[in-house]
Amino acid sequence: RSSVILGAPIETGASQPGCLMGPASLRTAGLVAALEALGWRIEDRGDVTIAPQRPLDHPNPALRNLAETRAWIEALVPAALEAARACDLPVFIGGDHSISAGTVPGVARHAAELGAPLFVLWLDAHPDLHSLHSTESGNLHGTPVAYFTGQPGFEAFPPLEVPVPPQNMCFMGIRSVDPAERATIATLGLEVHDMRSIDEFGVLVPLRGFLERVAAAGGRLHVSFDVDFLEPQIAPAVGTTVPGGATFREAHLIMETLCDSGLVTSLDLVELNPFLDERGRTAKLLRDLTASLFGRRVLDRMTRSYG
Ligand code: DIR
Ligand code: MN
Ligand code: MN
Ligand code: MN
Repeated sequence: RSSVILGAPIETGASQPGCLMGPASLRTAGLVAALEALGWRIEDRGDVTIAPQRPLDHPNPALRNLAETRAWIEALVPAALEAARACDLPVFIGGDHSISAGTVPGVARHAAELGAPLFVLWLDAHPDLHSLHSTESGNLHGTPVAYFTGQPGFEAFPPLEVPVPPQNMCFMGIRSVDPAERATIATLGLEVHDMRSIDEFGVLVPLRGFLERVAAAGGRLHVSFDVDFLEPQIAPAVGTTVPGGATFREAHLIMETLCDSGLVTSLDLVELNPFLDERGRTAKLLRDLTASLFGRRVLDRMTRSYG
């Protein structure tokens, strides 16, 4: 099996600087070697870049770095499409979560070429469902899901060729939702497993239900992993920590279960801010979680399912 690694050192969508160093930090943690050790053929294509931008005006005065985000989307959609064509499972390393406004539409175009529906698993403390008009922070990392599912309010972003149907989304780990996002979740009837539901049912019940949906549809599956999905005590290197996140064991169980499903066709690793880290601790955790998704196991057997 083969993977293309592509860095997207974006920090213009986040509240504080530092995500620019995310791709370098994950490479320093040995991501490529960890995946090669599992028998994967890895091609590291380095980092995507954009030219300096002139500011763009927008009716929402809170918006920050609109021109840069627009340019990143224009650069990332074709790069993600090419990466998806070239391998079994591309890994896109952010960069803040605004990279997904480019990576997801890119892999959605590839899925459309193959005639398969694209599903997206969003592992995050936040649903990132703002439009360019509803965001109050103005941080564009809070908008990618609304954009790539084709919601209104994105006239200033590049036109979307292949939207992801809202019913193909699954959110897990959610615990910080703004009022406008809450309304969108209700209107669209999105599948959201918040931390309360994870406390009640664990991660496996909702995950298996979603994976069954993907498999039944013959779908492809993009996983978007925001560092703030994790409990901040084990993953401090993110600008928007929210207490009460996924544990080490829940996160590895999710990644191993995704691996067992054989359904995952692309991955984002986003919001890693090494400037906030303790000696690369969060980068190493992300490396190991990715290795679990790529097949690393304690023992050479699949977990038995009971019942
Ligand atoms: C918040 C935070 N909803 C905002 N979003 C974050 O600024 O729109 N997303 N941190 O990952
Ligand atoms: Mn996010
Ligand atoms: Mn988040
Ligand atoms: Mn974020």
